[in-house]
Amino acid sequence: MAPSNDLANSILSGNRSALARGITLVESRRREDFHPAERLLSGLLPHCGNSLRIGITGAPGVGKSTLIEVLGMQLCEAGKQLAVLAVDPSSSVTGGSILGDKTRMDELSRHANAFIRPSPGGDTLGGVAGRTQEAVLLCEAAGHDVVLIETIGTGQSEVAVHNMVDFFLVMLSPAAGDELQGIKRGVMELADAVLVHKADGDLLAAANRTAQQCMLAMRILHSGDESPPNVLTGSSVKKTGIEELWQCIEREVTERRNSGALADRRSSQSVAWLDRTLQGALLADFLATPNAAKELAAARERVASGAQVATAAARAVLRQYREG
Ligand SMILES: Nc1nc2c(ncn2[C@@H]2O[C@H](COP(=O)(O)OP(=O)(O)OP(=O)(O)O)[C@@H](O)[C@H]2O)c(=O)[nH]1
Ligand SMILES: [Mg+2]
Repeated sequence: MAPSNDLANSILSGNRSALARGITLVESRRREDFHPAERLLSGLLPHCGNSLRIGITGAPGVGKSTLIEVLGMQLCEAGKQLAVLAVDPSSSVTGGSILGDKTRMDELSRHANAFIRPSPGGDTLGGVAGRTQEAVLLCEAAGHDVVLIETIGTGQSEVAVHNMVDFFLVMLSPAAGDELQGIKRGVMELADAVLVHKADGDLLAAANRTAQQCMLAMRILHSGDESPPNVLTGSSVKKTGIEELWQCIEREVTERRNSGALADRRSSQSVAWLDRTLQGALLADFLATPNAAKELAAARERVASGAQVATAAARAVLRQYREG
């Protein structure tokens, strides 16, 4: 039997180290791993799709990891199998926040029902996000009921994660109300719910104010919709609002599952994934075609100097690419 069959069977049987090895395989950039990774994924595909996929985003320090630890423990205690993944392309820059996450998720990482996977940091976002999507599938094949994906609040990674989850939670700090007007708009549009976090102690009043402002903002943003996404407050330290948050997520997802909206969302996510993969593959192929790359360099010069219009230059580059 091919090794990837053994690996697939071990993953299906819920073997943790097999799952970790499988994720390493699909994350690998080595050419010789591409086919085994693809075979593994294709073989497991019929066993995927059974988890609740949740993305959690928010500015650095808003408390994403702490929330995941608290919520995760509650889910595990309730008998759910939980996987935690991270999309954090900047983790190598910020000094390995994942290492911090590991320690912050101390209790959770020791729970028998939890599987925590640090992100493959220091890579381009597209690559990391693509492989996170594959990691989600492997976690599902391994029998995880809930997959939580943590990502930092950069526009790009948020869009990438939004594209692979059933529910997208945006976390705000208690002081975020002042900034709501401008910067967060793009992200707020993606939110299925907003949690104003750290609603405890001295920060409680500010958190409530921010939640009020956020509700107003969401009503304006979703003025055409029947009901705007929920805005909640909560504290992972005081363990308040966490139960309500989970109920909100379950209620929303159940509604969407019943209406067929969830299946539609997943289908269009898969198609978008195909498109992105194809774009990446085409670009890689293009860059590996020496004549095309040479023509591109020349075309850039012609366009920069004003000697040729960009559209004509692009056509010339494509012609060269097709000819190989
Ligand atoms: N007051 C208060 N502080 C909290 C709460 N949750 C987390 N914190 C604190 O906020 C800080 C950041 O928490 P993290 O969970 O690491 O935040 P994060 O969003 O995962 O941060 P990055 O992964 O670096 O982006 C820590 O010092 C926590 O102790 C909360 O509910 N209330
Ligand atoms: Mg974190």
